[in-house]
Amino acid sequence: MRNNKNISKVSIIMGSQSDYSTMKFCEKVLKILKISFEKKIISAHRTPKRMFEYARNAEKNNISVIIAGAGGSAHLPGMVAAITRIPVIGVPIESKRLKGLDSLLSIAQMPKGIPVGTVAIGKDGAINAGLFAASIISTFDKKIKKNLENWRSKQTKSVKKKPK
Ligand code: RP5
Repeated sequence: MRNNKNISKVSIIMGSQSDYSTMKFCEKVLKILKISFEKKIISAHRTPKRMFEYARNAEKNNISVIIAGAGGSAHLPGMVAAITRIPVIGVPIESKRLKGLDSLLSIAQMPKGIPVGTVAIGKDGAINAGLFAASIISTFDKKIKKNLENWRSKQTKSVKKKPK
């Protein structure tokens, strides 16, 4: 894990402990790609002050990309994006009653002016959020570019030509 102060990092935040069973897949990807990261529980409605302080200091804390997991009315990614200019990728968490459709629409349907990148609901989205963050970082970090290229090349090689 690269942890030098001058090296940019990804910040994984989530609205609740209950989101971690999904967000841990994002963490796994970042570990494989050797991207430095932090993880925090920050709720837009339960800990609004914590959210504001976090977003206000994100740039100063050398964060390059924020990945925010949230479920239900899922306003965390949009609120954080409104406070910082750092790119925010929202992961819609699968909710109990609406299977994450509520989370997906809340995150994807940001009105113009404050964008939030949105990925798929649940585990696939968490994995892609990690890969998406890596893509962003690869535009200015050669080591991460190499790691991501290697990862993608391995993925391609792992696809068999014929089904068994
Ligand atoms: C949201 O409410 C969280 O992101 C979570 O997905 C959802 C439910 O939270 P818990 O009631 O499980 O803490 O804020």
